[in-house]
Amino acid sequence: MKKATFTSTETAWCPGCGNHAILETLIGVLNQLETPPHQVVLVGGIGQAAKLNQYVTANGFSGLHGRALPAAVAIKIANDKLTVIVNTGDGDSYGEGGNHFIHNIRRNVDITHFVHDNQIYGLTKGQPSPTSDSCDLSHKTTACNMSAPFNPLLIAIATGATFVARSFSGDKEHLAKIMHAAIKHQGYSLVDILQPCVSFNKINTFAYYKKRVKPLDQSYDASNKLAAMEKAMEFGETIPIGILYQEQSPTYEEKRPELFDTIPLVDKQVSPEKIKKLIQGYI
Ligand SMILES: Cc1ncc(C[n+]2csc(CCOP(=O)(O)OP(=O)(O)O)c2C)c(N)n1
Ligand code: SF4
Repeated sequence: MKKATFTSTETAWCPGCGNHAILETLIGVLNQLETPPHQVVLVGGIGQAAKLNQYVTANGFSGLHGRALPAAVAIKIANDKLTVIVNTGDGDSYGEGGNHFIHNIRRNVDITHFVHDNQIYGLTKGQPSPTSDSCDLSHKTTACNMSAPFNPLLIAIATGATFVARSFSGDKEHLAKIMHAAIKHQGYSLVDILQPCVSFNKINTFAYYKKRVKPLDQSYDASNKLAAMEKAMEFGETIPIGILYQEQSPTYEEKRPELFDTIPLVDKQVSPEKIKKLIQGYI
């Protein structure tokens, strides 16, 4: 049988947008893995980043703005045989979906979360997002935040995430390695991907990141939580990229074996009698 492949369709993104490299890299990584397209589900909320899921030949689900993670978790719990990957923006993940971001980490369901972090709301034309730089007197563009910026990696590590990484869409080789490791990780994995928006963010450009990103040394120990928190706080003249933190901890699926021990929940027979009894309990 011919091996199924992941392909892409024409996109509606601006030429030069950092999303193109993320799309190409993800397709390359998916093609390397053994999983066929019908067993992959790409989930998103709303925004430029979330459009990625519509450009790949795999299953897709577009949720409401900020609601990608609950949908992804539900899909994985219903069918744990699927590879579930979320592609969505920093506004979607950390703004509208901020509460889901924190509580999803605590569940440790085996899903992968790629945040295309352009530090603005791209689709709605450049408003500051939770990760935008703080405003100071020199700022003349919209990509600055009157509130203190949010540090997603520090929050993820502190909340108990078992895989926390950062990559850059201007370095496809690095991105591919991190994406591959994140998909393979058992449990929730977060990759914050620096993704320049060439149309609306004139601060965090490709040149800005190229000057600052620095891959973690070979000697870096990703199992040291305190060191990872310190690394997560480095975001200025140097921005570390790589797997900042990784640990093996029981997944939601391992903690609820009765749901997953034989066949996926979605294939289990439902007894109408049991459902009737359940409903009656609420009346
Ligand atoms: C509840 C809700 N609030 C606001 C909007 C309008 N809206 C649509 S896309 C978007 C910005 C998306 O930004 P982000 O998630 O950072 O993704 P990007 O477009 O930058 O990739 C906003 C505010 C909406 N659709 N729903
Ligand atoms: S507006 Fe920005 S994020 Fe949206 S497609 Fe254009 S460059 Fe990319």
